[in-house]
Amino acid sequence: MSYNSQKIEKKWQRVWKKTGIYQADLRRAKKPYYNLMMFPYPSAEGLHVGNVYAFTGSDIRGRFRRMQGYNVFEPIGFDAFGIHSENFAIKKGIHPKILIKRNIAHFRQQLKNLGCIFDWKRVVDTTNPNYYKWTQWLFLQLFKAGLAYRKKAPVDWCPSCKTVLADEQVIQGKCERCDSEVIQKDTEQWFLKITDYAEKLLKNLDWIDWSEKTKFTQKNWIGKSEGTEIKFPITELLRSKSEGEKEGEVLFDSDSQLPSVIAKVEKKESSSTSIDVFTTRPDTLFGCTYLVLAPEHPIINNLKYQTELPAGSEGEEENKFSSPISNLKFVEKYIEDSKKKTERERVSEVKEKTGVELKGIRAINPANNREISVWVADYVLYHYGTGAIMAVPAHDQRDLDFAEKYNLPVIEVIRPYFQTRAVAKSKSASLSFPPSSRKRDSVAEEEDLSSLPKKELPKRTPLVAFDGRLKKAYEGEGTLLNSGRFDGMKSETARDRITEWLSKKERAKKAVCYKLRDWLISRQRYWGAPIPIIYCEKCGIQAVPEKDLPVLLPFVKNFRPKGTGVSPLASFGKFVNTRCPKCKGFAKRETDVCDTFLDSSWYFLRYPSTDFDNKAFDKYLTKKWLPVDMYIGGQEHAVLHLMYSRFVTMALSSLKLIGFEEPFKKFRAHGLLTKNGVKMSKSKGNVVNPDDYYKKFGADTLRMYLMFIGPFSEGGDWQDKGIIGIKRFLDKVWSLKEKVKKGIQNQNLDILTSKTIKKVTGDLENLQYNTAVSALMILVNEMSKQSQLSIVNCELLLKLLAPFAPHLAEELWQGLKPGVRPLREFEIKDSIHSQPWPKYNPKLIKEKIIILVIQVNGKVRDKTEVKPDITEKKARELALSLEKIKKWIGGKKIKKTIFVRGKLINFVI
Ligand code: ANZ
Ligand code: ZN
Repeated sequence: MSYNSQKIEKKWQRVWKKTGIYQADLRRAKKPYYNLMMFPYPSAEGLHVGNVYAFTGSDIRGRFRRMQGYNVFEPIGFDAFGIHSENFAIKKGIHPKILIKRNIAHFRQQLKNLGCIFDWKRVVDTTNPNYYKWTQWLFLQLFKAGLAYRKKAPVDWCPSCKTVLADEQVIQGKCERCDSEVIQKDTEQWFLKITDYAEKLLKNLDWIDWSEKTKFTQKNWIGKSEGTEIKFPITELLRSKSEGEKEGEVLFDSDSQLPSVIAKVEKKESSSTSIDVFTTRPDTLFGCTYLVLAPEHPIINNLKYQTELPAGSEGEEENKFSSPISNLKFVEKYIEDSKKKTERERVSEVKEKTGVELKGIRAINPANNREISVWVADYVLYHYGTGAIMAVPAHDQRDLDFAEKYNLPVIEVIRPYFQTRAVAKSKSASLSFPPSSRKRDSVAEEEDLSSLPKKELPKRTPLVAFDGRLKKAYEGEGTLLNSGRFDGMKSETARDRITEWLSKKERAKKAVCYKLRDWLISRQRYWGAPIPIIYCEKCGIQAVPEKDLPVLLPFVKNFRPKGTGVSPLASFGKFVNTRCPKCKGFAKRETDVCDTFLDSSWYFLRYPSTDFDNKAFDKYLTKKWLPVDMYIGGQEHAVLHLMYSRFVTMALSSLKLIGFEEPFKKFRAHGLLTKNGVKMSKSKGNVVNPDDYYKKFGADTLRMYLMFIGPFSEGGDWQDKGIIGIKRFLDKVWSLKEKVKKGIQNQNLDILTSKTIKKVTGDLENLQYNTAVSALMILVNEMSKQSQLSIVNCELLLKLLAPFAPHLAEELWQGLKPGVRPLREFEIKDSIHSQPWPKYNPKLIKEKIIILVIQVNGKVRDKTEVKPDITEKKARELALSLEKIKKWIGGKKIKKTIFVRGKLINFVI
């Protein structure tokens, strides 16, 4: 028998709304439970079935906790600023202010249809000035604490969105929003100092209860590396002079054939110039045969300085600067070219490495005092470590590829342990290098460079030339060779020893590096909260006074990004021109807007405090409701929103504005939905629109089907056949009401009912919704086989069903009550959703257990409780995991195992 889902669902949504059943009493709640789901951005296409999936999973959690007696607060809102909304507005030619209003209205309706326990009185819309006022306030708190700063830096620029992007918004070299290849651009931008919290962000992962995969992703993103920073002095400045090069002499660079001027080299103190590298393998230092700088490395510019121009050459660009780098033009061309590459291209394993030597300067390897060449190559990244590396081609594949290409020397300094013995036996044996090409260096290990007169640098034997036979770098551990006094030492030990040795000479220090970079938050776009900063020629960068917030986003008709590198707001004089808050003189506003991820980095703090206009969040309510008890959302936000929220919470905690440093006690990532095995996407035209299914089957069926599709943490595949199956199942539940009789007892169902309660309760606790639905199906099948059903049994079923199919459960529940009150007198306490969660009878489902005796060589050494039907394999695994048994076996080989089912297991050793 089919039921009318449309009628029932509309009816109960109306009744629930009227009674305000799902509005939490935030002040008086005794057992607060903050149940949060990631708020959607209201796209024009409407609610995505992926949203519905996440929201249903979260809502079931909220309803479950509610029936367990918690005061559940389950808010919803709209993350409505940002490039995505704006790009859509551009495409449709509708102003985002108008478009977003429309979209939010549509979303509200769709969300209401889903029947969640949302608290509609406390909705957050990030584009509402009473919200973004506080986003701006947050920015100012960070700014005043020194956690927001402006810097010129090479940043990722999306040529299609015409704005800069945060590191996290570049996915494999492409813009997260529009998929265009990202390029590098040098611009002034606002950053938030998330790196100040790198260690805490990492440390706290040890104890927060989050999905393992999310924690793993964050850990990798933070990317902590412990290693050594080593100083390589630069020498060539002096030597070039000593070699008699005259000031102003024009040299021809062999690579570029461009003349460059060498002048006044003595102006720079060569002794004060050195290059720091970061390495995790200081044990390989003796094998370092050249240095490589990232193209953005500042030393190239620092070595460049203004010369007094000879008369008549004024305005000629190439003569303005001079540098000890004799092929500067060529180098600068390389640097320019590398800017056009994406970071992905730069670090790609397969792409051929490119670079140029900095002719005219050299560095000294502090381990053996050898002069080595210095290169610029884009496989070294500016943002990591010190932006410079010591290249050890024998033990780093990237370096070897590079050395091979440019014919640079290779010195083996680590010999794998398994080969070491062979070497000891026959000294001449050399496995990775042809013996003929190997010469030991004379290592001047005790020499202290700084005490040596610069001109008398010891003459070096030429480095071993690579003859093309070493194809693969050995990157593992082993014994040191060609490393002076460290020869024969294990590489693991040598890392510390070499660091200590150089530390004494102040040539090295231990260092920790993080891959995490500061968060770039300025966007040269229109659709965002303006960054509340004023530039005054006299007073410099000024914060907008808090009393002047919000800095309203004006209605700018032409909101399209111009691609000029500035926001469209910049051409809106009324917005730009203002007064300096300090000197009251004429000043200009910052015209960049905040990244949307700043809006969403704190929205969970706002929900309980939406009633307040005079503060971002209320102290009392924040203390009472936060941190969030359960947060459910997508894994794709692992290094974006989830990282930013943690950072903002930590910063607010340091500023004593809140009393906790982690925003979400529990976080669970849900899986992804596919359709017939392929990812849903608009371009494939296979996106499921929930509206069609609300109409055809009802929200309850949709909810339940989505939860049945697969494990919630893994997602699953949408198939129309499947949803029909669930509709039939709910029809079957509907039909049960015909069988309910007063005074009936179904003792034969009691055991199964109790088992089902236990199963569903456990599954709901662990978000294993699909198996909970299966258990309900089994119970319903049994119930429909009965000719008559007791009220008690039906009540229990409906309570278990309530979180999944809230409308149907409510309707049937009301039908079970004899003499139900008319709807207009309906009270909150009458609702099935106000009933306590059912308890099972443990006596009915007690599983039998027996004692398994465990023997070693026939002597009883331990006992353990097991199920009577335990298999030999399981019993063996279990017994061998027990500490006592491990001790008795003591790692010896088990010769034989004797297993007597239900009694004992004996190991013969
Ligand atoms: C010498 C060396 C020898 C290295 C060797 C490795 C193997 P993780 O573990 O990721 O921290 N490196 C340092 N800074 C870099 C940069 N800005 N761009 C590209 N590569 C950089 O990696 C640390 C290692 O990555 C460092 O240790 C350095 O190469 C390289 F046999 O130094 B190593
Ligand atoms: Zn001023």
